[in-house]
Amino acid sequence: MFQKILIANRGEIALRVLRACKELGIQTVVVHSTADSDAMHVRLADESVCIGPPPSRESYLNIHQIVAACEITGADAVHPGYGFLSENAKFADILAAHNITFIGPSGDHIRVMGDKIEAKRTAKRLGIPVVPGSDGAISEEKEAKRVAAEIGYPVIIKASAGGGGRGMKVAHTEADLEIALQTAKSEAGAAFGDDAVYIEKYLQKPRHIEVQVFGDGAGRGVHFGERDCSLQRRHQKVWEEANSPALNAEERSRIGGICARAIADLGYSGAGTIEFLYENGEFYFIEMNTRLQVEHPVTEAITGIDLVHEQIRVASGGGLSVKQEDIKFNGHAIECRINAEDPRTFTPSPGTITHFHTPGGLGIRVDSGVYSGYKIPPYYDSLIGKLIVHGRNRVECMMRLRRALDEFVVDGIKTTLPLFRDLVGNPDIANGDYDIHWLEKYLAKGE
Ligand code: MV4
Repeated sequence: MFQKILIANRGEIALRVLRACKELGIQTVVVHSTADSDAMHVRLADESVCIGPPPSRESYLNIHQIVAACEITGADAVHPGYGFLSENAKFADILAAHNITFIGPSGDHIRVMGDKIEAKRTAKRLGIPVVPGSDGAISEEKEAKRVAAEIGYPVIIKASAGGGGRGMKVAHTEADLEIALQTAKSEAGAAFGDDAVYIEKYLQKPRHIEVQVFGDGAGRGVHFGERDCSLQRRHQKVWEEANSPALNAEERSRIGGICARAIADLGYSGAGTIEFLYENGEFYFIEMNTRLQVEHPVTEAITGIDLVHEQIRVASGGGLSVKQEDIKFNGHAIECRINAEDPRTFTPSPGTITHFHTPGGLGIRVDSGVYSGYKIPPYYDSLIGKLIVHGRNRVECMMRLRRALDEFVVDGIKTTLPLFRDLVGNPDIANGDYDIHWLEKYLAKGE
């Protein structure tokens, strides 16, 4: 097992990882920018190293500073959290070259999944169902027309170096295709320095369902069920749940089994998320994320398994603590992302939190790095906490969530809490009847 882990992140996830390290008896080092000297994770860590000024480029993304912090403190592993360097293959390679363990998959696995064309090709080869479309990159209009005619309109053109919704163009008819292809290519070239694009059938009303997987790096793979993350705004998830209200146990076990086998065959190590669009009872792979995700606590709530403990165990060579047959799905969990934003315009609202009171009681978890008197710096993303609620079934979970939202107090700044108080009373949400466009349509109506 590791002696000392360096946490290369900030905010609630730095605290989340720190807690897991403490439970496992592992020493902790955190790195932070000058804007985060008062952060909770800095106060609670055994050691801290200031690695640079507020801009992420110069601190949380500064590989040399982070490696130097490992050398100075004698850390033998790095947990990257999510965002920042968590899916940076070069970072994983550099750590490996320094004999420091990156708590995550190999640089090569990160690289494959970061290239969306390569990821899709790999998924298909491993028996995962993918969205119908081109087998590789498309550059000629003629080729685009041929593929589109074959799969049928509407089609979507995506950047291979994109992901998470960046660099996509929809073509409803052949007349739209040329412009869509050219703008997708030039936007991809400008944004990512790589103009490779591919074509897929455009699914019009899917849900976003993602399967949590784990590999032990030695040919074993398991799945921890799925999360439904359809409630999003501008590709930012707002509300996530496990299980998906749309799936039954048979569908869960079928798609989960396919994903677990693929992860085993790939020789993948650590946590991963296989993202699907789900429409008319069918799953279509879109992307794979090679990191721990923001919404992992809903999976922890229904399985009772600490996924960060599992990451650390696997990375240290100790293997997974569970076999597939040990993983049971109990009840229902919902996560609300509390952002320091205006609940209508989503404009960031940094500043001082004058009062912070979190809900408690059975089935309630709050993951947050803020406290009364804490000043939210303006440099980073606006997530200030996550409310995760568990119940024996979805109805109980929703009742408990409504109560927890009533108890939650954040004064001094604007937050997205009022949005959740509205959503929890909405009939479509109560019925679990929503797709990836539901939230944006709801917000456009503007009550
Ligand atoms: C799609 C799609 C429809 N058809 N692909 C957006 C984020 C990126 N991960 C993939 N995305 C989409 N890909 C096909 N073939 C619709 C989206 C999409 C979306 C997906 C998940 C959650 C929210 C979304 C909002 C708009 C579009």
